[in-house]
Amino acid sequence: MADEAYLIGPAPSAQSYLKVDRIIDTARTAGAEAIHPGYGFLSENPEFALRCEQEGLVFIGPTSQAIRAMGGKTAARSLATHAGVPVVPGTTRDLTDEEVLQVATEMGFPVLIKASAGGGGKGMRSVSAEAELAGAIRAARSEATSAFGNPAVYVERYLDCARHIEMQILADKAGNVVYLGERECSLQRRHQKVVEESPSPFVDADLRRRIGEAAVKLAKAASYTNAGTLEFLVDSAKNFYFLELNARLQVEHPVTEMVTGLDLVKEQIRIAAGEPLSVRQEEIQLRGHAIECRIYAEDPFNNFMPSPGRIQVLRNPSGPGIRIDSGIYEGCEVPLYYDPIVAKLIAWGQDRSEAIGRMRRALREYAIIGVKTSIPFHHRILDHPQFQKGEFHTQFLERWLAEGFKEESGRLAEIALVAGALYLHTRKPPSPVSVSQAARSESLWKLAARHEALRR
Ligand code: MV4
Repeated sequence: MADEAYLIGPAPSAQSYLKVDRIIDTARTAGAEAIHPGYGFLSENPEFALRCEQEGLVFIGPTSQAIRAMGGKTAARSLATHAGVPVVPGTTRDLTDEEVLQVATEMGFPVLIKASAGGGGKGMRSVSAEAELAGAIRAARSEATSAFGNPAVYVERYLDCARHIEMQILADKAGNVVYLGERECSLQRRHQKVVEESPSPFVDADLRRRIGEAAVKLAKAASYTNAGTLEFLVDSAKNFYFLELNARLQVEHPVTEMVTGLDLVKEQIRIAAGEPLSVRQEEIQLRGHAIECRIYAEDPFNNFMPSPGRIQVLRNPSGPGIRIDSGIYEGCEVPLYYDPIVAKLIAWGQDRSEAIGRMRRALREYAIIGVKTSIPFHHRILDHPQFQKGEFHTQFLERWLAEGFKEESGRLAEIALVAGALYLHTRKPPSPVSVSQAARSESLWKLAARHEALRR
C-alpha cells in the first residue's frame, strides 16, 4: 500500500529496522520531512528521536528528552510520586542484592523484582518467599542485562489478580493534554497482549475520570507531547497505581479510535507539525464498545510455537463494525524474523455484548490457511463465561492455560474444511478417523487450500 518503497537492508532487524543511520539516510533519499516510527523497533529510542531532531527531520512522537525521562522505570515512578499520582508501593531507586532482601522482608511477600531500565514485563520476577529471592534477583538481572544492557533492579509489592488498565493521552506542544479513555489489557500471555477492549468492563465513569486526570497530571509534569499511554494496575477495591508510560502509539490503539471516532495517527502528525489538538476534553465522547483480537501466526495447540510460512488462502471478515489492520495477503510469506502478529481484528458495537457478538461472527468468517493462527484460541476466550461477564484479571489466561487447553472444540471449522477437501479428493464421505488424521497433515492443508470449490 506504500506509494514508494526503499530497501533498508537485510531481513534481520539489527541490520535494517534498528539501524539509525540507514533509516535517516533513507528518509533523506526519499525526501521525507518526518518519520513515523511505528510501534516497535526505534519507536521509543531516545537516540533515534535525538538524531531526527539534529538532522532536521520531524520525529512523529515525543521529544528525545521526554522519551529518556520515561524510559527509566524508577525515574518515572519518582516523577509520578512528585506529581501526586499513586504508584505501587516499592522503591524508587536501584537496589543491591542485600537491599532487595531487606526491602522485601520489610514489605512482606509476595514482591516483584523489576528491571529499572525495563518495561513490558522484561526482567520481571515475582517472589513469594525469601528462599526464592536470590534466584529471582539473578534471573531478573541477567534478563535485564541482555534486554536493556543494564542489570539494575528495584522492588514493588506484587499485586496479584489486579487489572491491567491503560489510559490513552494526547498532548500538543502548547501544553494542552487530553485523555481518551482506557483500554482493558489484562488478557495477556507471557506479557503478550491477546485481547484488548475499550472501555474496560471494570471501569465506571468516576474511576475513568480519576485515572484520566491522574494521567493528564503526570503528562504535564513530564512536559510530555504527542500520543502516549499510561499503564496502571487497578485492584479489586478500584485503587489504581501507575506502572509505566509508553512513549509511542500502541498496537491496540484502534479500540480507542473506534470508541472516540478520532484518528490517532492523524492527531500525532498534527501535533508533530506544531498544530493544536483537534479536540478539547469536554468534546471527547466515548461511544459504544470495541474489542481487538491480535491474530498471531502461532499454534495455540502446540505451546504457541511460531508458525511461519506462506498464506495459501485468506478470507477477511467484513460487515458492520468490523475493522482489520493487517499485514498479510494471499501468497505472501510470514517470515520468522519479526514478531508473529499478522493482523488485528477489531469489532465495534453499541455495547459490549454487541461487540462480542460481532467479534465471534467475524472470527468464524476469518479463514487463514497456510500458517497456524491464534484464531481458535480467540474463539475459546470469547466463548468463556468469565470473559463474557467481564470478570478476569492479569493472571486469568495463564491460569486457564495451565489447567489445560484442549484442541478439539476450537478446531471444528478447520476440521470441516479438511473433511470437505477429503471428500472432493476421494468422492467418498471421509471417516472421522481419516479427517482427524488429515487435520494434522500439512500436505492435506495444501490440498484444501488449492481446491477452488473450497476456496469459494
Ligand atoms: C505488576 C503486576 C503486579 N504487581 N506490578 C506487566 C508488564 C509491565 N508493564 C507491568 N506488568 C505488571 N506489573 C506489580 N507491582 C502485574 C503486571 C502484569 C502481569 C503480571 C503477570 C502476568 C500477566 C500480567 C499482565 C499485565 C500486567
